[in-house]
Amino acid sequence: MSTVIWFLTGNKGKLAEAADHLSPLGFEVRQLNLPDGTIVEPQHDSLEDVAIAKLEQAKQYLPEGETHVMVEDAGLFVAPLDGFPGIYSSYAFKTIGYQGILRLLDHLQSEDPVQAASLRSASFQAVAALWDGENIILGTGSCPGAISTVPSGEEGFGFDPVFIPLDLDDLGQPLPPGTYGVTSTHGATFGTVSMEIKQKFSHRRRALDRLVAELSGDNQEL
Ligand code: ITT
Repeated sequence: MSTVIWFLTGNKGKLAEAADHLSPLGFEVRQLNLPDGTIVEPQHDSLEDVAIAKLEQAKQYLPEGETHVMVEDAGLFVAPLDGFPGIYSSYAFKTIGYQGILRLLDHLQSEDPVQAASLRSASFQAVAALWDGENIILGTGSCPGAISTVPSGEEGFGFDPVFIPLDLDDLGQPLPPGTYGVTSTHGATFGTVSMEIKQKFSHRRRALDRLVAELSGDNQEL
């Protein structure tokens, strides 16, 4: 029998990715969708602290008889913008959008793709936090890459149309910019690839894998 995890999120893209990854691992992910304003968006300066503060509130809204509730907080950290939008990614997405991020990086261009990738380096970070009825369990994950010069694709959500992940080696680890790896989007953004491909690189998938490893007491490096 699978374990039901109530995922507090209003973001259908995040929900779909978490369900896609966790269901073969024996978890049934259900959306805990609360009316706007129910959860106070905490002001903290790390994704981890925000996730824990949201989880503490979410616990109160678990349906009767249920035990597992999860939040997952993610952000896009753009190196030449000193990590902006980072913990403000949700607000930045709703206000300036990915077009705003492209405008902020407009002066950083190069014909050479390797140099462009270094100039426009960025990473997605995610923290998944789960209450299992007794303890808080955390999993973190990152996905290094770069911001494209133009948006492309309609897959995924959020900043996916402007994010190009670094290639991965045969162990799934990211390689330096310009290095070709066995797992590659060939310089294309997450907006152009299927969910199945995005999961190979994804910060969210890594965070969820670590969370599941913690849950099952298996702390091997993922
Ligand atoms: P909830 O807090 O309701 O879960 P949210 O959309 O606010 O949903 P986050 O705070 O985790 O989610 O995400 C911050 C922003 O970063 C938001 O605009 C997301 O769309 C975007 N984002 C998060 N993960 C992403 C991903 O895998 N690909 C593209 N954009 C992503």
